[in-house]
Amino acid sequence: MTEKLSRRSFFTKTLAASAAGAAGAAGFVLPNLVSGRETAANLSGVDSFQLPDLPYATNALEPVISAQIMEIHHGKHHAGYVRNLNDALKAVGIPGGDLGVILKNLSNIPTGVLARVRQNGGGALNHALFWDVMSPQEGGGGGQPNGALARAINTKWGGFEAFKNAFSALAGGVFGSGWAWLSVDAGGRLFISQTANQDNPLMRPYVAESGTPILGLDVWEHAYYLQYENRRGDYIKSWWNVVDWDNVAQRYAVALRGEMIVEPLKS
Ligand code: MN3
Repeated sequence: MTEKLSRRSFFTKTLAASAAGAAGAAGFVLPNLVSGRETAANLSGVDSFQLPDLPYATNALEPVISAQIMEIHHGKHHAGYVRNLNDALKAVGIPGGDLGVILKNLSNIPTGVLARVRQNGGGALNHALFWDVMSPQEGGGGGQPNGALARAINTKWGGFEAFKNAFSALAGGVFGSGWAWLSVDAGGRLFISQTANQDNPLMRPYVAESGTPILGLDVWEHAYYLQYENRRGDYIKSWWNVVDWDNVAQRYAVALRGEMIVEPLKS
Protein backbone atom coordinates (compact mmCIF):
# COMPACT_ATOMS: atom_id res chain seq x y z
CA MET A 1 0.00 0.00 0.00
CA THR A 2 1.36 3.40 -0.87
CA GLU A 3 1.66 6.12 1.69
CA LYS A 4 -0.96 8.16 -0.13
CA LEU A 5 -3.49 5.37 0.18
CA SER A 6 -2.98 4.89 3.87
CA ARG A 7 -3.44 8.62 4.40
CA ARG A 8 -6.65 8.66 2.39
CA SER A 9 -7.92 5.69 4.33
CA PHE A 10 -7.40 7.53 7.62
CA PHE A 11 -9.42 10.45 6.21
CA THR A 12 -12.19 8.32 4.86
CA LYS A 13 -12.83 6.54 8.09
CA THR A 14 -12.71 9.60 10.28
CA LEU A 15 -14.83 11.64 7.88
CA ALA A 16 -17.42 8.93 7.39
CA ALA A 17 -17.81 8.61 11.11
CA SER A 18 -18.03 12.40 11.46
CA ALA A 19 -20.99 12.43 9.14
CA ALA A 20 -22.70 9.77 11.23
CA GLY A 21 -21.87 11.61 14.43
CA ALA A 22 -23.11 14.95 13.15
CA ALA A 23 -26.68 13.69 13.34
CA GLY A 24 -26.14 13.22 17.05
CA ALA A 25 -26.17 16.98 17.63
CA ALA A 26 -23.65 19.54 18.63
CA GLY A 27 -22.51 17.83 21.81
CA PHE A 28 -20.37 15.20 20.11
CA VAL A 29 -22.69 12.46 21.36
CA LEU A 30 -21.03 9.11 20.98
CA PRO A 31 -22.93 7.40 18.15
CA ASN A 32 -23.54 3.70 18.60
CA LEU A 33 -19.94 3.00 19.25
CA VAL A 34 -20.20 1.07 22.46
CA SER A 35 -23.28 -0.89 21.45
CA GLY A 36 -21.41 -2.70 18.71
CA ARG A 37 -20.09 -5.58 20.75
CA GLU A 38 -21.71 -8.05 18.39
CA THR A 39 -19.58 -6.75 15.58
CA ALA A 40 -16.34 -7.77 17.29
CA ALA A 41 -16.01 -10.89 15.17
CA ASN A 42 -16.30 -8.83 12.03
CA LEU A 43 -13.54 -6.54 13.19
CA SER A 44 -10.81 -9.13 13.50
CA GLY A 45 -8.11 -8.20 11.06
CA VAL A 46 -9.70 -4.83 10.34
CA ASP A 47 -7.89 -1.72 11.52
CA SER A 48 -10.20 1.10 12.41
CA PHE A 49 -7.50 3.74 12.17
CA GLN A 50 -4.38 3.95 10.07
CA LEU A 51 -1.20 5.89 10.58
CA PRO A 52 -1.41 9.10 8.55
CA ASP A 53 1.61 9.90 6.41
CA LEU A 54 3.90 12.73 7.37
CA PRO A 55 2.93 15.69 5.17
CA TYR A 56 6.62 16.30 4.35
CA ALA A 57 9.88 14.37 4.17
CA THR A 58 11.40 13.23 7.45
CA ASN A 59 14.28 15.68 7.01
CA ALA A 60 12.05 18.61 6.01
CA LEU A 61 11.98 20.18 9.46
CA GLU A 62 15.76 20.21 9.88
CA PRO A 63 17.56 21.80 11.55
CA VAL A 64 14.70 22.30 14.02
CA ILE A 65 13.81 18.60 14.24
CA SER A 66 16.20 15.99 12.89
CA ALA A 67 15.25 13.32 10.36
CA GLN A 68 16.25 10.65 12.88
CA ILE A 69 13.76 11.95 15.44
CA MET A 70 11.01 12.25 12.84
CA GLU A 71 11.57 8.69 11.60
CA ILE A 72 11.40 7.18 15.06
CA HIS A 73 8.70 9.50 16.35
CA HIS A 74 6.33 8.94 13.43
CA GLY A 75 7.34 5.46 12.32
CA LYS A 76 7.63 3.87 15.77
CA HIS A 77 5.90 5.96 18.43
CA HIS A 78 2.92 7.26 16.46
CA ALA A 79 2.53 3.94 14.66
CA GLY A 80 2.49 2.18 18.02
CA TYR A 81 -0.30 4.39 19.36
CA VAL A 82 -2.44 3.73 16.30
CA ARG A 83 -1.81 -0.03 16.46
CA ASN A 84 -2.57 -0.23 20.19
CA LEU A 85 -5.69 1.92 19.79
CA ASN A 86 -6.99 -0.45 17.11
CA ASP A 87 -6.27 -3.46 19.31
CA ALA A 88 -8.09 -1.90 22.28
CA LEU A 89 -11.14 -0.96 20.20
CA LYS A 90 -11.28 -4.38 18.57
CA ALA A 91 -11.20 -6.05 21.97
CA VAL A 92 -14.55 -4.50 22.85
CA GLY A 93 -16.08 -4.40 19.38
CA ILE A 94 -15.93 -0.66 18.86
CA PRO A 95 -15.71 -0.14 15.11
CA GLY A 96 -13.54 2.95 15.15
CA GLY A 97 -15.36 6.09 14.08
CA ASP A 98 -14.38 9.69 14.69
CA LEU A 99 -11.43 9.70 17.03
CA GLY A 100 -12.28 13.20 18.24
CA VAL A 101 -15.74 11.98 19.24
CA ILE A 102 -14.28 8.97 21.03
CA LEU A 103 -11.88 11.14 23.03
CA LYS A 104 -14.61 13.63 23.95
CA ASN A 105 -16.68 10.78 25.33
CA LEU A 106 -14.14 8.64 27.13
CA SER A 107 -16.52 8.09 30.01
CA ASN A 108 -18.60 5.93 27.64
CA ILE A 109 -15.68 3.62 26.90
CA PRO A 110 -15.77 0.25 28.73
CA THR A 111 -13.55 0.43 31.81
CA GLY A 112 -11.51 -2.59 30.71
CA VAL A 113 -10.02 -0.66 27.80
CA LEU A 114 -10.50 2.91 29.00
CA ALA A 115 -6.87 3.50 29.93
CA ARG A 116 -5.63 2.02 26.66
CA VAL A 117 -8.05 4.08 24.57
CA ARG A 118 -7.21 7.23 26.52
CA GLN A 119 -3.46 6.72 26.14
CA ASN A 120 -3.30 5.39 22.60
CA GLY A 121 -6.27 7.30 21.19
CA GLY A 122 -4.70 10.43 22.58
CA GLY A 123 -1.35 9.47 21.10
CA ALA A 124 -2.93 8.73 17.71
CA LEU A 125 -4.79 12.05 17.51
CA ASN A 126 -2.18 14.25 19.15
CA HIS A 127 0.57 13.25 16.76
CA ALA A 128 -1.66 13.55 13.68
CA LEU A 129 -2.32 17.14 14.74
CA PHE A 130 1.33 17.75 15.66
CA TRP A 131 2.69 16.77 12.21
CA ASP A 132 0.01 18.83 10.52
CA VAL A 133 0.60 22.09 12.39
CA MET A 134 4.26 22.12 11.39
CA SER A 135 5.84 23.04 8.06
CA PRO A 136 9.40 23.48 6.84
CA GLN A 137 10.59 27.05 7.23
CA GLU A 138 10.74 27.44 3.44
CA GLY A 139 7.23 25.99 3.23
CA GLY A 140 5.47 28.51 5.41
CA GLY A 141 6.63 27.48 8.85
CA GLY A 142 7.43 30.08 11.48
CA GLY A 143 6.53 33.72 11.59
CA GLN A 144 3.31 34.89 13.13
CA PRO A 145 -0.40 34.32 12.63
CA ASN A 146 -2.50 36.97 10.99
CA GLY A 147 -6.19 37.69 10.56
CA ALA A 148 -8.75 36.62 13.14
CA LEU A 149 -6.35 34.33 15.00
CA ALA A 150 -3.80 37.11 15.42
CA ARG A 151 -6.49 39.45 16.69
CA ALA A 152 -7.74 36.85 19.19
CA ILE A 153 -4.18 36.25 20.44
CA ASN A 154 -3.63 39.99 20.81
CA THR A 155 -6.88 40.36 22.71
CA LYS A 156 -6.04 37.55 25.12
CA TRP A 157 -2.30 38.03 25.65
CA GLY A 158 -1.67 41.57 24.46
CA GLY A 159 0.60 40.47 21.62
CA PHE A 160 2.21 37.54 19.88
CA GLU A 161 5.45 37.65 21.87
CA ALA A 162 3.56 37.57 25.15
CA PHE A 163 1.55 34.59 23.92
CA LYS A 164 4.72 32.80 22.81
CA ASN A 165 6.34 33.38 26.17
CA ALA A 166 3.32 32.10 28.08
CA PHE A 167 2.98 29.01 25.88
CA SER A 168 6.73 28.29 26.06
CA ALA A 169 6.68 28.56 29.84
CA LEU A 170 3.81 26.08 30.04
CA ALA A 171 5.55 23.66 27.69
CA GLY A 172 8.82 23.98 29.57
CA GLY A 173 7.02 23.39 32.84
CA VAL A 174 5.39 20.08 31.94
CA PHE A 175 6.70 17.67 34.56
CA GLY A 176 7.68 14.45 32.86
CA SER A 177 5.91 13.58 29.61
CA GLY A 178 3.11 15.64 28.15
CA TRP A 179 1.95 18.37 25.82
CA ALA A 180 1.27 22.08 25.68
CA TRP A 181 -1.82 23.27 23.81
CA LEU A 182 -3.54 26.28 22.34
CA SER A 183 -7.26 25.59 22.30
CA VAL A 184 -10.67 27.15 21.87
CA ASP A 185 -13.15 26.78 24.72
CA ALA A 186 -16.91 26.30 24.47
CA GLY A 187 -17.37 30.07 24.46
CA GLY A 188 -14.99 30.55 21.53
CA ARG A 189 -12.18 31.91 23.71
CA LEU A 190 -8.54 30.94 23.30
CA PHE A 191 -6.71 29.32 26.19
CA ILE A 192 -3.41 27.56 26.74
CA SER A 193 -2.95 24.48 28.89
CA GLN A 194 -0.65 21.58 29.58
CA THR A 195 -1.63 17.92 29.76
CA ALA A 196 0.16 14.86 31.05
CA ASN A 197 1.03 11.79 29.01
CA GLN A 198 -1.15 11.65 25.87
CA ASP A 199 -4.14 13.50 27.29
CA ASN A 200 -5.46 16.44 25.29
CA PRO A 201 -8.04 19.18 25.87
CA LEU A 202 -10.84 17.14 24.29
CA MET A 203 -10.77 14.73 27.21
CA ARG A 204 -13.34 16.23 29.49
CA PRO A 205 -13.54 15.45 32.44
CA TYR A 206 -10.03 14.04 32.56
CA VAL A 207 -8.33 17.39 31.93
CA ALA A 208 -8.61 20.57 33.98
CA GLU A 209 -9.54 22.77 31.01
CA SER A 210 -11.44 21.36 28.07
CA GLY A 211 -11.83 22.67 24.56
CA THR A 212 -10.81 22.10 20.97
CA PRO A 213 -7.03 21.98 20.45
CA ILE A 214 -5.73 23.90 17.44
CA LEU A 215 -1.99 23.79 18.19
CA GLY A 216 -0.03 21.26 20.22
CA LEU A 217 3.60 20.83 21.20
CA ASP A 218 4.91 17.41 22.16
CA VAL A 219 7.40 17.72 25.02
CA TRP A 220 7.92 14.01 25.65
CA GLU A 221 11.64 13.30 25.67
CA HIS A 222 11.20 11.13 22.57
CA ALA A 223 10.30 14.33 20.70
CA TYR A 224 13.66 16.02 21.26
CA TYR A 225 16.16 14.09 23.36
CA LEU A 226 18.21 12.56 20.52
CA GLN A 227 18.93 16.06 19.25
CA TYR A 228 18.60 18.44 22.18
CA GLU A 229 19.37 16.01 25.03
CA ASN A 230 18.11 17.60 28.27
CA ARG A 231 17.70 21.08 26.74
CA ARG A 232 13.92 21.14 26.33
CA GLY A 233 13.95 24.93 26.35
CA ASP A 234 16.12 25.01 23.23
CA TYR A 235 13.76 22.59 21.48
CA ILE A 236 10.76 24.77 22.35
CA LYS A 237 12.53 27.94 21.20
CA SER A 238 13.46 26.35 17.86
CA TRP A 239 10.04 24.80 17.36
CA TRP A 240 8.38 28.17 16.77
CA ASN A 241 10.31 28.33 13.49
CA VAL A 242 8.29 25.45 12.04
CA VAL A 243 4.78 26.26 13.30
CA ASP A 244 2.39 26.46 10.34
CA TRP A 245 0.16 29.37 11.31
CA ASP A 246 -2.04 29.05 8.23
CA ASN A 247 -2.91 25.55 9.36
CA VAL A 248 -3.59 26.70 12.92
CA ALA A 249 -5.77 29.54 11.60
CA GLN A 250 -7.90 27.06 9.63
CA ARG A 251 -8.30 24.95 12.74
CA TYR A 252 -9.25 28.06 14.71
CA ALA A 253 -12.00 28.99 12.24
CA VAL A 254 -13.49 25.50 12.46
CA ALA A 255 -13.16 25.36 16.26
CA LEU A 256 -15.14 28.60 16.56
CA ARG A 257 -18.05 26.69 15.03
CA GLY A 258 -17.72 24.08 17.78
CA GLU A 259 -16.18 21.50 15.46
CA MET A 260 -12.77 19.93 15.25
CA ILE A 261 -10.55 18.99 12.36
CA VAL A 262 -9.36 15.52 13.27
CA GLU A 263 -7.95 14.47 9.93
CA PRO A 264 -4.81 16.21 8.71
CA LEU A 265 -5.41 19.19 6.43
CA LYS A 266 -2.26 18.75 4.40
CA SER A 267 -2.07 16.19 1.63
MN1 MN3 B 1 5.37 12.05 20.73
